[in-house]
Amino acid sequence: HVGFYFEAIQHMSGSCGDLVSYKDEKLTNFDVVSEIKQHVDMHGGDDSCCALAVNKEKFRSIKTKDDETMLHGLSFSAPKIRLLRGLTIEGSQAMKVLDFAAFSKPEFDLPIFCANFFLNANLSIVVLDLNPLYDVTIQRDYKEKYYMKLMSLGQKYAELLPWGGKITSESLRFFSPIVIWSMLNSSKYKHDVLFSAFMDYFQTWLELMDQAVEETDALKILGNCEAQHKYLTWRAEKDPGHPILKRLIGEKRAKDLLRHFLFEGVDTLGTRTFLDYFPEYGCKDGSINQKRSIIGKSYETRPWDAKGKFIGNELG
Ligand code: BLA
Repeated sequence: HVGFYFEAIQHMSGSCGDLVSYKDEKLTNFDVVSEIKQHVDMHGGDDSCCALAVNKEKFRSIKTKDDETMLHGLSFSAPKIRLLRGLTIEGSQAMKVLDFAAFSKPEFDLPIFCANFFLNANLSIVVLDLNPLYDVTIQRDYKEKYYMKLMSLGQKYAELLPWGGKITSESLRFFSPIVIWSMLNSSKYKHDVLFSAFMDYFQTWLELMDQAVEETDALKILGNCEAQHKYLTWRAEKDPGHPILKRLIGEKRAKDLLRHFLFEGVDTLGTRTFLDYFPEYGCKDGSINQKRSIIGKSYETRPWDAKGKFIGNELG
């Protein structure tokens, strides 16, 4: 499977222009769709092949209010993957975005693949990670299981894509010891490095996925389901991209995109609400505090050492 997913994603990220260009190919999401259809036709009925479901038409290309910028969304599912989706925003020279994520089915406790690149003329904001399903500062066994053998991958880009500075403590909880969190001056060279990191991390996630063994313990499956739901609930409410999405396509369509495409599962994988998970955001009148962070920013430098030990100081 791995080779095929990899190819699909290369094309998908290729559609984000020079943000993550691939061999100068500029394929559109429609090319990807037809390619995947061909692949499925070729292997139709064979269980060992990934069964892909392409998402609803309405998210495939969305025109924005400024008539210049386009949003393109694509999503798939496969035997071990609940949702693999990517959103690209491009058009105006001023801004390019790739928001790409992959979630396993709850029978697997795989980390969540997360690539978020926001680029404007001067600045690139980068988050690339295998987001842990369980808080790695608390759940040591989860950290051992997935991250200890990946620490060299985390080190590989530590110099070229350096720590991006203080970050909200709330976000950090969702990051792993190998997270790439960076703010770069936009340049071709940096984007090549970024593309290479993206491929390395995605390849790693695919390998973990291939090796993953299905969980049969109902309680553990429920735990995985809830952990994914908590993550989705967080991002559907507090992701830093929301204000831009609302500005581009309006509040109603942005909400639809968030809940039914980007963080699909937020309304189905669990019943707890944002305030159930994050009661510290509760206002006296029962509404959700609009601030993105309650604790504030911290962690001036990478809060993990080369061995994956947490060395962060909340006050740092
Ligand atoms: C900034 N995006 C950020 C920052 C992070 C992330 C950590 C730095 C600002 C901060 O929060 O301190 C990304 N945060 C994440 C991710 C997780 C998290 C991936 O907690 C996962 C748990 N970003 C997008 C999209 C857009 C976008 C779709 O993904 C635009 C449509 C924009 N991200 C964006 C912008 C900023 C940003 C404009 C800088 C502005 C700001 O800090 O508010």
